[in-house]
Amino acid sequence: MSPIPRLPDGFHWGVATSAYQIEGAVREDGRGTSIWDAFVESPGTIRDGHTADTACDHYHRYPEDIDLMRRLGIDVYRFSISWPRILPSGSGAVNASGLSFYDRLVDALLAAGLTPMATLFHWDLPQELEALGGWLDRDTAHRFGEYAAVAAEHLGDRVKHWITLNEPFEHMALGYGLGQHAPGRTLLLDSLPAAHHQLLGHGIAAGELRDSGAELVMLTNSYSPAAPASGSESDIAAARAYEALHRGLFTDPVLLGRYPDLSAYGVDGAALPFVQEGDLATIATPLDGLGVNYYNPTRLAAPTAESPFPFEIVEFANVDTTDFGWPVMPSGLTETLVSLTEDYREALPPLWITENGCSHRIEPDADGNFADRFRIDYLEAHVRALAAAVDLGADVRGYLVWSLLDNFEWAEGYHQRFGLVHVDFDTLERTPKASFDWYRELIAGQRR
Ligand code: IFM
Repeated sequence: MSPIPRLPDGFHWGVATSAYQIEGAVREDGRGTSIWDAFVESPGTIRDGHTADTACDHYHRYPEDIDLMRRLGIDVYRFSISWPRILPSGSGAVNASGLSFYDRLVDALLAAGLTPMATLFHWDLPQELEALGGWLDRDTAHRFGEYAAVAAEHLGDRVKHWITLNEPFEHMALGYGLGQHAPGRTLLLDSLPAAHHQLLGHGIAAGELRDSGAELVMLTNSYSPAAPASGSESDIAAARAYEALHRGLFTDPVLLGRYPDLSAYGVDGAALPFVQEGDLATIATPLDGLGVNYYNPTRLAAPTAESPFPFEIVEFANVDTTDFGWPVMPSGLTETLVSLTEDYREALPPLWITENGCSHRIEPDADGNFADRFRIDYLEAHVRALAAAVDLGADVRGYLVWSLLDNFEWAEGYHQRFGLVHVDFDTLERTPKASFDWYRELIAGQRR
């Protein structure tokens, strides 16, 4: 096979994680309760009743994990800050011990020559705010702004790269619409206020970060090109409707200052009742980058009579899938990056792939090695797809693999393994997989 094309000079390589999925120590040093701590305790929410009480114990083992990153040769590490570790009630009293964990983490990253990229919200809302309505309540956007100001004031001298929210679509849809994630609400389309209030919180937080001297402020969305199941008008309409909700709802307000056409949902996107004067201007606060999480495209067909949505998600035929059952289709990454570039034009800031990876479980061979060829093939194909998009004019500045470590995969518990590094969840021993060595060599080769 031809060598992987060289990405432009100055291209960044990294890995991504999130607080709740790796930290553990959920009851230590004054951390407050998050919606996920509450959710995992409800019977039947998480496969096999797994919890993230210990997760990868990164809270105590972060020096070892930073050493792994150093060996990998990455230059950017994307992590998230746990809001309830810093503001246990979500607002008001600041927990100095929580802040000092992130001080230690950031200082150790900088000492290892790594650039910290901090995400403020990766789904672990303080439970006390959920009790007040969570993201359905407008006030949560202002509490998020407060939290952003505390984090920026304390860490902003050393952390210059920030992401406000991770995947607000998934948080709205899985958490408030379908009840598969915390906080476990099943409001279907009545979850829309959770989109607006997250976006408003994003805009307020972006302003706070900017004021504190941040150099790179981004929002991260997941993107999944919508493929109609056939050329029929109804399947094409279903794909358009999905795209309006999944891409438009979380990109148009941020980059264009307006909501997309949501008429397929019986909603007037230009007159949403919870949008107040000035909100869209706040949401459209200029950004320095847009984070793109890419895993796979989505195939859509016309809805069945029972569907609450104007689309039905259907499987792709004859396509390899990951352990999660997600189709492996790297061309969707090229399509995502090129279509964002063409559709948003001058409104589009530089792009960063803030997550890409696959769940794949593998047992050690006789020598104790994890020969995860499937992951290597997946990552290699996606790096090629990214390079193809750059050739076609997409301005992409970095690529971060999800994830450094096998970790707590939300409702799937520890069943889905996304790590370049295997974690034994009994002993917490870390063992780099073959994909770790592959990624190290890729990065070294790109820098030569
Ligand atoms: O583990 C998640 C992450 O928290 C958000 N993006 C998708 C990943 C894989 O499901």
